Amino acid sequence: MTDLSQFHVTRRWPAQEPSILQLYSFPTPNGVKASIALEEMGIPYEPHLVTLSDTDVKSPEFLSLNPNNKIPAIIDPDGPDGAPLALFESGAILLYLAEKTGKLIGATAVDKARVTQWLMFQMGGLGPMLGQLGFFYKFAGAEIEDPRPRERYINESKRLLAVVDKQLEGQDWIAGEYSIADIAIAPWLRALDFYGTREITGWADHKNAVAYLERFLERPAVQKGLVTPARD
Ligand SMILES: N[C@@H](CCC(=O)N[C@@H](CS)C(=O)NCC(=O)O)C(=O)O
Repeated sequence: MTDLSQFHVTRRWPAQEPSILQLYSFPTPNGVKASIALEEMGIPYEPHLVTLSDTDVKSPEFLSLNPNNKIPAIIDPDGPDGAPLALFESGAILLYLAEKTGKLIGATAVDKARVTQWLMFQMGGLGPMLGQLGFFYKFAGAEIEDPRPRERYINESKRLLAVVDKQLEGQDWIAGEYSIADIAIAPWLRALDFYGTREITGWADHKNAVAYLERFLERPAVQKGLVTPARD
């Protein structure tokens, strides 16, 4: 019987099935990367809903898993060398799961390097920029009168969308074959709708990206991952 009691987080979010991978998440663009990957790779897992409220993400139990107070995070009871492994940062989780299963990372060293490249493009560019645009357009930052932050993020978002659109010319997926890079990128493109920033970024003009997102959303594993963990 696997014992995860060494992980403080399990006191607040108890593991019903400690022998399978434990997911601590909320269905945001970063959170769904983990659930979609788990679904796509066919890894059994137990989802735990950790909301973005300070009472959850900043609780001592969750901070013991991720000192950076952000979802998603996982505990794999069957980590390297058979020891449990706790992990946070969606990009690190995607790479870990892909390496562990040998799925969605590419077959050759060149494929893997390209998948990693586009994953990092999302982690360091597309996600943070679209997220900040959402903040300055829809959330608290929308009240700031100085137009410069909003303009900065609108322009950067437009530029990055053009990069994605160009890369998708003549191919279905960002790095050639479907991969963890798509699982990282597509949920952020979908989030433009939630943030109300489609029009301001000229989303509809990016025909390849629009078709790409539709293609992504048709996948059954994506549809399941997008609503996992289920919200109360
Ligand atoms: N770089 C992190 C970002 C994760 C992130 O920003 N998570 C947000 C939800 S999308 C969060 O947990 N926010 C809660 C908070 O900041 O208090 C990753 O990719 O895992």
